[in-house]
Amino acid sequence: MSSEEHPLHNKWTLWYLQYSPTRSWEESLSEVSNMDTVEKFWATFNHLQGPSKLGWGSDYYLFKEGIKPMWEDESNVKGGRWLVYIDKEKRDQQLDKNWLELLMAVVGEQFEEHGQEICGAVVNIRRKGDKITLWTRDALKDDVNLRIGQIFKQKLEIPDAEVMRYEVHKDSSSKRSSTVKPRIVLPQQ
Ligand code: MGP
Repeated sequence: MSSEEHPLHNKWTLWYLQYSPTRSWEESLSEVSNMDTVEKFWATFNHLQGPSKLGWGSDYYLFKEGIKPMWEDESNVKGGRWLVYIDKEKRDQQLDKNWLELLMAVVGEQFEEHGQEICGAVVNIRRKGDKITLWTRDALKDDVNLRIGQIFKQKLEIPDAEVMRYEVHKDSSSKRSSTVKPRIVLPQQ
């Protein structure tokens, strides 16, 4: 780090998953770069293709250094995720913008005193509808996760009435149907 650079509170790793029918999920995942300063974050970000330019089945993951972006990592195994579906009609206006908003909130430690509960952020590029998700460490901390979800919703300027779900990773990893019963739903009833 040069003396002019501005350190981030945490160190982050960017991962990329390129879908392949012949490799396992984990083999398809690769580390792209590490960043510990604001300048390295922007250098990485400016160099990358936006999520809207990626092929179907691809993902980006930005996780704290040392946390693998998978359910099995010890920091994720008891965790869960807030899930935002990108409306197909609004993909062009929202996907890249929302992803950048989330990244800035995460590396900029915008989650009040709950920053240590954040593991990372994900964008999944899917023909059936893209998803942006925010992974937290402990799915049982409802109050903390609720607050994190409210901030996430504000940062992405998602209308209050729009539904957002928090899902437990254990439920996603053991699911048999395509839907998982959420642990928290916003707006609350
Ligand atoms: P996905 O990429 O999270 O969602 O999981 P997608 O493609 O929208 O599918 P859907 O089932 O949510 O509708 C797709 C598949 O990737 C999973 O069924 C797993 O096989 C694999 N996978 C995804 N994740 C996040 C993990 C993980 O953390 N660990 C392992 N082992 N496999 C994973």
